[in-house]
Amino acid sequence: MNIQKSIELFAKAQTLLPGGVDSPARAFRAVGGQPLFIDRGEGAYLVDVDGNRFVDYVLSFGPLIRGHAHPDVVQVLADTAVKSTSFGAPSPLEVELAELVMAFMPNIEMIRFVNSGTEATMSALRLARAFTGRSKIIKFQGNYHGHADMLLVQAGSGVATLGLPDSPGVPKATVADTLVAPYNNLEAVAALFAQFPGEIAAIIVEPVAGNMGVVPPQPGFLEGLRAITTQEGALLIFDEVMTGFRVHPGGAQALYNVRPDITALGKVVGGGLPVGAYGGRRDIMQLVAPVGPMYQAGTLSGNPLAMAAGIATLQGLQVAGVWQGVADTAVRLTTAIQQAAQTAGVPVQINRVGTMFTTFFTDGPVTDWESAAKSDTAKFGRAFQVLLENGIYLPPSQFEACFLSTAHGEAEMEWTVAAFSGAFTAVARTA
Ligand code: KE4
Repeated sequence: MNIQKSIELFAKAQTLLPGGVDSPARAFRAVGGQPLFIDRGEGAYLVDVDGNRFVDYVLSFGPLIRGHAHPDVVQVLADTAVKSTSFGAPSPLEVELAELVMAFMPNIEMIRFVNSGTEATMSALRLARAFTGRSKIIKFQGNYHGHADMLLVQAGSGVATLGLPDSPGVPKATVADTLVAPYNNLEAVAALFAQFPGEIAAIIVEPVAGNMGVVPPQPGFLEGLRAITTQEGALLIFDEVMTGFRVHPGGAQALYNVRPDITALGKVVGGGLPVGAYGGRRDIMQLVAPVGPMYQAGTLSGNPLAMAAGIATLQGLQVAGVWQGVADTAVRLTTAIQQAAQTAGVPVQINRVGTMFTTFFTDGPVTDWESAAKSDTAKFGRAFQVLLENGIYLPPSQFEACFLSTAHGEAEMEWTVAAFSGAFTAVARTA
């Protein structure tokens, strides 16, 4: 595959941007080779600057559930941009997207839009601390909630991919109140509440983990978190930045019927433009400035372009059968990938929830970070490169999720399964 222009661009980018990228998750450090520079996206496809075409399972790490450059989204952006890109004042579009989100997630009674998932989770935790008057928080090993200082503790995604210890630059005092438990381990959570009675403001959890690869909650896990936070006077925060509109149109809270006190959103809610949000119980959200004293602000929060893209994206999911169609494709695709792996004699564990999945190169179940970390990342890297050579673009890490869109159809699936067969054969040969 000719990637000459990407090579030239990467050489220059590395002199300008740390690692030549604006987010470490894109760096290909865990899979070898170098990042490809992308010229455009078209539906289910990415086309790089050398003209190579790929079926895309990154989809901007989740946002593009209607595929790249969906005509509805492109048109509404054009119609909105001519009326300016940002006002620094409220607009009807914020009201419209707020109502749309609440139609999907009625547990959200009031919402604040911000500009990223990081902002959403950071603000949600400040709000939980303000509401409870407590300081400690519980997160889970392998969960990634963005790069706010207090959350960069045993995180997933790029932190796990790069095998980084908790990031330098985060003062010990900042993470002194961040407690960590193994995912899917209610006993560990109970032990923390017993150790710190009356001190824990909230649990923040990826209700389906996506940042150690896809790891579903074990039966009773989320219900257990709901029970213990209610019993202990702490808040339950669902970080649905990735799972929102992805594991179910109403997110994990609908799929598992567990009501969080606060929900953090991102990715799909902005349709590929920078949007995050946090929302939930009205009595809690009333604490947020200017109504209440908890301060949080943002120059571009709720800007019309981002709101318009989010509205167009969610409206597309409101059409009967659309979301289920993507989920059905995910079932058929992962079943076929599993069969291809068995045929090649390569043990894999595929975890899928709704429209997102991960193919773990391991022979045991993956239920937490410890079991995810047993995956053979060298095999993943080998498979990644063979897939790329054959026109399939996965997230460049074993510890990320693959995403599907409404644009992924039969042709893309057949192409993908054929490429996976080749990748598994190559892995088997080098095993
Ligand atoms: P952003 O600040 O990247 O918009 O969102 C942070 C975030 C919060 N919560 C969850 C559950 C997330 O998955 C994320 C971001 N996800 C990663 C991919 N695993 C973003 C990709 C990247 O860092 O470039």
